[in-house]
Amino acid sequence: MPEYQLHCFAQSGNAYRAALMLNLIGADWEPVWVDFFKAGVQRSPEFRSEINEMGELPVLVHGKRTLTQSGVILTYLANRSGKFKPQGEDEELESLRWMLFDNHKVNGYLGPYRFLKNWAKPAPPESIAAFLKGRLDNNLMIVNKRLEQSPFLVTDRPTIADISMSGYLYYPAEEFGFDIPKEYPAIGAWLGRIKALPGWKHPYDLMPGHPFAA
Ligand SMILES: N[C@@H](CCC(=O)N[C@@H](CS)C(=O)NCC(=O)O)C(=O)O
Repeated sequence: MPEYQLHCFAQSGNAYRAALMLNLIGADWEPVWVDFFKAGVQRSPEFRSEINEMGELPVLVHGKRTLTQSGVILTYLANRSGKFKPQGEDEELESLRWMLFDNHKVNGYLGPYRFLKNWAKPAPPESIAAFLKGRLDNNLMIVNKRLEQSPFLVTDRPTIADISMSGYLYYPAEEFGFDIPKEYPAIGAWLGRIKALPGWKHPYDLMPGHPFAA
């Protein structure tokens, strides 16, 4: 059995952060597909009592240890592998700062925005999407500005903050209805730099469940 198991599904940018990290560090890992859309496995009492009380993916299993929250998983893998690890207190704090901003304000809005647009039944009122888009415009602009000043979020080399921030950003533009790499050129160039790292794969090639059969 591979060293790591990652509970995930192809459409999840939150899970992609962990899957991408595992691949970039050359870990011996396997995905465990979770039927998120149809069965809503993550909402079952069994999942919550045995796998993750928070009812969320990704979940990383490493021997007897089970980890959830992509930021925790990224930190764990960086500590174990020594790769993409912020160096010293200043970088650690800066990396944490961007990961919190990402989880809360960037991918934290992109995920629900894309979900509502593509899969929510019944479709939500337009005002909800408009609210999320307004927040996204502001927050993506902040990330773009940061990346105009620095090749990666924290320093001149990639860290787990970059892997975290890339969560939903490689999914096709039509799933969002706007083209992030084109509208935010510094984000587009940075996505190209991450894509050039050995072991990079697109989320739909890295995790099971694509294409999604409605
Ligand atoms: N901050 C969490 C977010 C995890 C998250 O929201 N995952 C989604 C899947 S993409 C989920 O499991 N949602 C379950 C639900 O809302 O019922 C992380 O980064 O791991």
